[in-house]
Amino acid sequence: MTYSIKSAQKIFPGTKVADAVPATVAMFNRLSVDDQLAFLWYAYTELGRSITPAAPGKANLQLMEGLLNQIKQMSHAEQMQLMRDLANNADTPISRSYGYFSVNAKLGFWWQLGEWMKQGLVAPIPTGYQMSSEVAAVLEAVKQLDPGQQITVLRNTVVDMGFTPAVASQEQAEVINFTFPRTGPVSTTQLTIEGITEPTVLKYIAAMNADDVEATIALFADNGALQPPFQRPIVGREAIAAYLRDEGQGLIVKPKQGISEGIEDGYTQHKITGTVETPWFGNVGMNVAWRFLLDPQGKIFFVAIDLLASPKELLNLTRRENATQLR
Ligand code: 45D
Repeated sequence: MTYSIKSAQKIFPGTKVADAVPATVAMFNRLSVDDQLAFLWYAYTELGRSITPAAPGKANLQLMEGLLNQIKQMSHAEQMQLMRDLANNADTPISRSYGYFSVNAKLGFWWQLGEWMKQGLVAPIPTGYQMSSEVAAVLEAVKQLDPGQQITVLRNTVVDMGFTPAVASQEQAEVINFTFPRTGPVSTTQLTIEGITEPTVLKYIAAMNADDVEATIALFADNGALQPPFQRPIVGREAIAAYLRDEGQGLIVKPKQGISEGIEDGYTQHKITGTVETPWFGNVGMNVAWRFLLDPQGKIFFVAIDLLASPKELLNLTRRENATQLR
């Protein structure tokens, strides 16, 4: 048999992903715009007591200095409108600029506004704001999640804001990319993952930890695909490289254990579990699985990165046979 991306997505079917994340984001999306902003403020400040994002670095914020200063000089009413427009995906000049930001630039933009809200330089939540029962319900749902899932909810709500025109126009396309310089040296000790000897998998992890995008994409087959958590697969080396330059940077990847097995026609499948840390929240280990399908040449035909439902899932390295029996 030959594999398609569709069939590859089904490898290791027993893997339980954090469905509570999209469910909570869907609850968020049903809130009114003012409730969305209030929710984010409460979630960010309340969760912030245990998980605080790192400052994105002056050099990165300088890339959007013009825009940020413009916002700082606005009246509180104008700032409030601007935040509503972003949350509403309204078509305004600032909403359009934001739409072209990289994911990390979007997060950095809000990080700065959040700091300024704390200092009173940007409109805070209006005094006398009464939290609606809907906001309270979404906050309660977020509190039930583990920290890795909580920061993913925050991230996914921010990423969906702003306005992206269906057809990109040249003049607007000022893409702002963030860089996260590594704070420590890259470990040179031989990487070991319990249960895994496949060189492609070991090279993939080493390349990710070195921010070596060229080395990472060289491991993929021509039409290989990478599927990030809760997203559709990204297909082809060029698209994967662009994605990794934006969102794969500065990650600390800590695989712990895995399982490998041959399937048909020389293809092999490998499931590895462990944790990933984002430079935004160095103290939060997100529980993830990588599900690899390698072609007979040992190239990556497909890899899915899943955010796991619970830490228990780290030990779920069920083989195909067992998974079939369980269904
Ligand atoms: O509206 O192997 C205010 C891949 C109020 C690559 C606010 C990967 C008003 C391949 C508070 C100001 C990348 C897939 C807003 C691996 C308001 C690979 C501000 C996985 C919005 C392993 C809110 C990587 C703010 C993973 C400031 C899983 C919110 C990476 C800030 C995951 C939120 C990274 C931040 C995650 C969230 C990062 C900074 C989940 C960052 C989350």
